[in-house]
Amino acid sequence: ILKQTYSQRAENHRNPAAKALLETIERKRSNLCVSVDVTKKADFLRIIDIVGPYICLVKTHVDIIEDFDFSVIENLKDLSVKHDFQIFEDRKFADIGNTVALQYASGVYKIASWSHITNAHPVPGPSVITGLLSVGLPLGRGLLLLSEMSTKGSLATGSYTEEAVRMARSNRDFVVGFIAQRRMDNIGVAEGASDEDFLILTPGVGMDVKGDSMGQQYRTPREVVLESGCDVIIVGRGIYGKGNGANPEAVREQAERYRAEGWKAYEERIGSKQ
Ligand code: UP6
Repeated sequence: ILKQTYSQRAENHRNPAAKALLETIERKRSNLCVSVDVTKKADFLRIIDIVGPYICLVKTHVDIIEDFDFSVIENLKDLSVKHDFQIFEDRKFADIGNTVALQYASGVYKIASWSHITNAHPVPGPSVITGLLSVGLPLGRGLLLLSEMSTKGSLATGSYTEEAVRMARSNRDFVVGFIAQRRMDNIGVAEGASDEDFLILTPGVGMDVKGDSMGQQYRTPREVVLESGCDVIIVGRGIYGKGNGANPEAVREQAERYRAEGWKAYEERIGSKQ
């Protein structure tokens, strides 16, 4: 897997959301996902319009938008067509199957109706997948499990991480990969024996600082993609800074910088300049 191109891997994925993400990465030569964690819809849409050309995926926390109404989603969908990117609502579901199914399909946000990919904490056990799958699988959606976290003191380690991988393996049609800090395919199998292909999307990426004051820890795109074998770098504040992206040129520059670094690390990993 480490040596395969994104387009080779796209051919082996049957889940439509995973396939579309891998194809988008290859087409745009970008393994960058921008996490747009701002609280006003105008800032949210403005930042996405600026970074759109440089990304494969937008990650949202739609519940932090104060002036939310469904036009945010309509505009987000239009931007995803304009700039050719996929959408990932970082909802981190973590309840019983019946509740997560309702949270995914219904409420104010109707996440399943627009988000190609979403994620869940494995803490409830396999029933969290069963619940989400009942809504998402018929729509061609994909799920990521949080098998590790980027934060200092995270409890998602050791046997918790291993159990998450086991849960994913039993639901390969819907669980397309992990939020993690390294590859998960080799967990629980003999070294090199696995030909499984999970997508690894990795937050906690920053080039200028090592962390924040609330336990976040950053590694560089090179450490994440080349050394740890991850597939997509997730960058938030590293791109739009503290001012909610008030300076469009600075946001554009950072997006291009992270895109270039992520792609260079990937090319080095597969051992070819494309
Ligand atoms: N995120 C992490 N670490 C995890 C899982 N998710 O940082 O283990 C999410 C956060 C935030 C983004 O919820 O939206 O990734 C990181 O933002 P940042 O780059 O501004 O730190």
